Amino acid sequence: MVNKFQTAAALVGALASGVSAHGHVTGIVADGVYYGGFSLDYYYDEENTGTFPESVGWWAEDLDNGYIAPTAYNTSDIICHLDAQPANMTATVSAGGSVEFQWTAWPHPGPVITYVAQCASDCTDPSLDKSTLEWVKIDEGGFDVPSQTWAAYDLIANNNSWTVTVPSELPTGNYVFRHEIIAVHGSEALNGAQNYPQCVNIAVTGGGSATLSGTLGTELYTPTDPGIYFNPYTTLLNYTIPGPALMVGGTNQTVTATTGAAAATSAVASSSASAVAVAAQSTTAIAQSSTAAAAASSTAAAQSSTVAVQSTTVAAAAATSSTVAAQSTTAAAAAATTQASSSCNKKRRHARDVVV
Ligand SMILES: *[C@@H]1O[C@H](CO)[C@@H](O)[C@H](O)[C@H]1NC(C)=O
Ligand SMILES: *[C@@H]1O[C@H](CO)[C@@H](O)[C@H](O)[C@H]1NC(C)=O
Ligand SMILES: *[C@@H]1O[C@H](CO)[C@@H](O)[C@H](O)[C@H]1NC(C)=O
Ligand SMILES: *[C@@H]1O[C@H](CO)[C@@H](O)[C@H](O)[C@H]1NC(C)=O
Ligand SMILES: *[C@@H]1O[C@H](CO)[C@@H](O)[C@H](O)[C@H]1NC(C)=O
Ligand SMILES: [Cu+2]
Repeated sequence: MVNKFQTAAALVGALASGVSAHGHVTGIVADGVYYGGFSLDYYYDEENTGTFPESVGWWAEDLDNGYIAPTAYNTSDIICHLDAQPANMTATVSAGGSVEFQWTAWPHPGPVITYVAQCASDCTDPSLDKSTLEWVKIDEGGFDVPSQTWAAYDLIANNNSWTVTVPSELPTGNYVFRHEIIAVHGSEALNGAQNYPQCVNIAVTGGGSATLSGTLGTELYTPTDPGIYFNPYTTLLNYTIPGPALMVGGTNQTVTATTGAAAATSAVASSSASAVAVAAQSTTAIAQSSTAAAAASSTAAAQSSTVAVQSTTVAAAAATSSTVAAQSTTAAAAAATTQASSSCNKKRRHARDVVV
């Protein structure tokens, strides 16, 4: 059996020396059913054969796994990533159900945000004009001040996945879900933040009667928003999650420190995904508690996680809030701390284009 720490070290080496590649959603699990997402390979399939596999994930040309910069917040690329086009398949989820977004190994600190936009008819329509979609925030995770920990570290500790509860108030219909991590490791510089939006088509069934008030994609953010342009390398007393307000019934996921992640945060550099994976593997403390009402929605997260503690509380019917906590062993945390410093430089930038 290969030593886990050696394995992690090899992976960190690969990250450090390899082409920058910081993430996309590989697939989702909607109400327990897995759907593959858009693969970057599909771009080349299309180039070479004129066709590519169907998926629920929108076409996007972030071939380097890269990001949208704040300078492009006023362009259509911020909507569903570079040159995005509608997916021609659709997943299904019930209102009140869950959608888990599975990411490639994720390295950076930042908030995790999910929006939905209802399509006039079918979100698979190739002529759908994405610039007319109006986005409603249904889920967000930002920054936990007491532990100085970012939502993205909970995502990492949860096997690089994030689970969203679909508000039961959301009307039945065809939606584009826009799930996004905003990497803030460069946010001390104007235009230093990095947005990684990912879109999938999901039909919501059994919905409620909320009146949705959405925001055009090109109006979600500005380069000087408090949660976009700020110094992340100091003790933060508050963090303003970017974008419009959470819809009533949306979920404000409280971030709770993972030991490894907190260490990585204070070490300034983002944590190494592989190091945290080691932390997850090494974790022994497992506890789970949930109210009956929350049990269903937390199941997907629990299933996908190799990690530790989850406790979910439903505060009220109209406004839910949940807590996802993860703990790792001291040894694993030490590994994370050591490796975080070498995994991804603070000032690192990604080339937007790749040489093919
Ligand atoms: C989806 O798009 C792919 C790629 O263009 C195509 O091969 C497939 O036939 C389409 N499927 C549907 C149902 O439109
Ligand atoms: C978009 O925003 C950038 C600054 O982030 C600005 O330079 C550019 O002029 C804007 N473009 C339009 C069309 O408003
Ligand atoms: C924290 O709050 C202050 C005061 O409202 C605000 O000026 C600042 O932009 C906030 N910082 C962040 C990172 O959201
Ligand atoms: C989300 O939860 C955090 C921590 O409990 C709190 O500080 C913040 O105000 C909440 N945001 C919203 C929009 O409810
Ligand atoms: C972690 O997520 C991947 C998909 O990204 C999945 O294939 C794998 O089974 C998950 N591992 C665990 C332990 O849940
Ligand atoms: Cu990166």
